[in-house]
Order: sequence, then C-alpha cells, then structure tokens
Amino acid sequence: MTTALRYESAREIYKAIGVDTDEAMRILKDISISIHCWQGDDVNGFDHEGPLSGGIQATGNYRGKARTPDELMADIDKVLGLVLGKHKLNLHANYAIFEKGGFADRDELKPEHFAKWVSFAKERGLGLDFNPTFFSHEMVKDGFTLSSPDKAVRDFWIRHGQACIRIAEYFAEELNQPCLMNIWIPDGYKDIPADRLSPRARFKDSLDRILGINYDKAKVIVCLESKVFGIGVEAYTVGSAEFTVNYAAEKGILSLMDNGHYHPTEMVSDKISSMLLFQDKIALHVTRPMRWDSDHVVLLDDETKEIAAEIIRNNALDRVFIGLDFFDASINRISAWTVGIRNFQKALLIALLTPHPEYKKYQDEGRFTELMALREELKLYPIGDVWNYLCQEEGVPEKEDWLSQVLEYERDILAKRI
Ligand code: RNT
Ligand code: ZN
Repeated sequence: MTTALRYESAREIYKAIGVDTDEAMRILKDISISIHCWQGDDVNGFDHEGPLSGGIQATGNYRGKARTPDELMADIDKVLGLVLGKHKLNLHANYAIFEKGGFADRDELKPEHFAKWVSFAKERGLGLDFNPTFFSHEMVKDGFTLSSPDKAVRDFWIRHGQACIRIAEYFAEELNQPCLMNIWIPDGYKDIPADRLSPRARFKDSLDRILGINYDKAKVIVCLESKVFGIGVEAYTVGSAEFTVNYAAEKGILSLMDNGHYHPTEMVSDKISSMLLFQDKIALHVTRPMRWDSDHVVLLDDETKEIAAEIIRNNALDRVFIGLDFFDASINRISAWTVGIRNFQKALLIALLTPHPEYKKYQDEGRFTELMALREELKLYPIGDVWNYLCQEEGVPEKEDWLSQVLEYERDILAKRI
C-alpha cells in the first residue's frame, strides 16, 4: 500500500475519535525548533584549544566530527535536508568565526565574527538563537565566572554577556525575527559551601549589569537556565532553579528549563503548567538525562512525549520556545541530530493527534477507568502512517530512509576527516 493510501486509512481511524490529522500536520510543519549547533563538534567551537569544561562532557570519539566552520555548516545542511519544517539554528559564542589574524577574546566579540553564520542562516531561511559561552576558557577561574569572588573575572564575563546581547541584536535585525539569548553559567562548588549566599548575590549583580545595557527587548529575548549540579559541582550550583525562576520573574526575562537539570524523579513536563500560569513565555532545552545530565540524544520516550503533550494540550505553542540540547560523540553526529530532532517532532505529532478535550473531561468527571483504557489503546493508533505521509509531503525521507543518506555521507565525507 502506498504512503498516501495508508494516510487515507489513518485519517479515518483518527477521525472516529474526533482527531483531525490534516490539521495536526498543518500545525506541526510550522513549529520551529531551535537546533543546537554543538552536536556537530562535541561543543568544541572554534575559538580555543583545550577541553570542554564547566561540568558538562561529551563522551565518545566517533569519526568525523566537524573541525572547521565549513565542515559544521555542511553537516548542518545535511541534517536540515532530513527533517521537516523551518527552524532556527542555535549558536554558542565559541562558534565565532575569525578571519586570519582577527582573533577576538570572548569579551571583545563583535557581530562581524558571526557574519558568516548570518549569511548561512539567510541563505537557508533559518532564524538564529544565541548563547554566551561561560565555559571552556581560561578566565573560568576555579570553576567560576559571573559569580566569582574575583572582580576581574566577573568583569570579563560581564563584558562577554554584554557583547553577546549586541550580537543577538544583530542576528534579530539581520534575520527579521527575535533572537533568544540563553544564559547558563557552570559556577558552583564540589563540596558543601561555607557561604551559599554571596556567590548568588554576585551572580545577581553581574546579571543586572549585563542586562543593564540598552537593548531592544523585542529583538533580544534573554532567558536564564538553571541547573542542580554538574561534574565537579555536585554540592552547589549558583544558578539553581529558585535563583533563576525568581530572577527571571523579577527582571522580566524568561526562565529556561533543561530536563537534564533536575533531580532524577523531577519532571519538566510537570513544571510547564505552573510556569505558564505565572509567566507569559518560557524556554526549554529538550535533552535526555541518563542517570545524570548526560545529554544523550532525545528518544521518543515517555518524558519527551509528555513535554510535547503539555505544550499542545495547554495551547502554548506560541508561549514555549523549544530548543534542543544534547551531544553524543559516540555515534554518527548527523544521525544523532536527526534522530533527536525527528523524535521531538514525532512527540509533537503524537500530542497533536490526541483528543485532549475528551481526556480532560474524563479527568474532571472522575472517569479514570476510561481515561486509562483509551489512552493506552491510543498508543497503537497508526501514528507512523501520518508521520510518513507528512514527511513525503514535505519532501524529506520517510521512516528510516534517511539513514542510508547519513551512512553515505559518513563514507564520502566524515570518514575523510582525520
Ligand atoms: C549545560 C547546559 C547548557 C549547555 C549548552 C552547551 O548543562 O545544559 O545549556 O548544554 O549551553
Ligand atoms: Zn541546556
């Protein structure tokens, strides 16, 4: 049976439970996801030698990591051809591109260092998001940046944050759409602190200074990402959940929740509704923590589906900035990206093909027997037939058909990067 015929059949099956598959596909193809550039080169970037630091780690040594801007761009192009929709590319400041002899340190970065990324984005109709990079740099002193007890260290990173706002503004102007700029710092202590308050007070003050420069808040949407712990900062992180949520609420910036940044039984899917009741907009990093904030590739697992369901059933597509944040160096990186992106889109499609109003009614009426029975049966509805038809309509590979292209690219291109 052809993909189109299968779709016809699936459409009828969903129609019988009050779900409109055409409408679901229409919505899904307009959902923009912020695709992180850093899966392609294990978060390395182009502005330094030396290891990834800051309590995050990419493990594995699979062949073919991008070593230059041109390689990374080619890899991103490959991925974009395998996923449906129009998206944004999420850059980190350490992905600055310097012409020969034109190095600038993090506190002196300028829009011109990202001009090539802007051309890349324009040529492909992509938006750009941005992140100051408060790690992998010698001015991270004893693991501290914006909350360091050393004023020179804080000042350096404050200048970096300010420089990044200017670059984010440039992105927004050039691409005619807002740029989300996410702040995450690795600062924290390995062991029980003697003083928890002062580093947080310094962080607060540093953020005030970064945000104190004049910038267009319609163009640059700043958000702040929390974290509970990292490698080497097990006892205490300065940018905890309470710190970031309160800071963001007070200053009118957004909170960003990364689902690897909480205690293992705490779920971001459960936090979204509370945030939406008090905040106009929120941002997400969708990832997969395996026992810790390991940044595994996003699978189509229960929490991924539940995060997507919360966005859809609360009608919050225009209030939630969806970003991805994973980096696996142990498998083909193009495949890692493609699997993660397609999986979050599949999770959204599943959410769009769910009769949420009916389920809410069962909940309110205390009919939990029906609720469980129907939800479990829905799991085997022909979601794949809708997915494959949408892929076909959008001109991207159906099913696993994309994999052969990736393996061919590995053979022809990645394997030659030695
Ligand atoms: C680290 C944070 C942060 C980074 C990226 C590279 O734990 O999740 O978002 O992963 O900025
Ligand atoms: Zn993150």
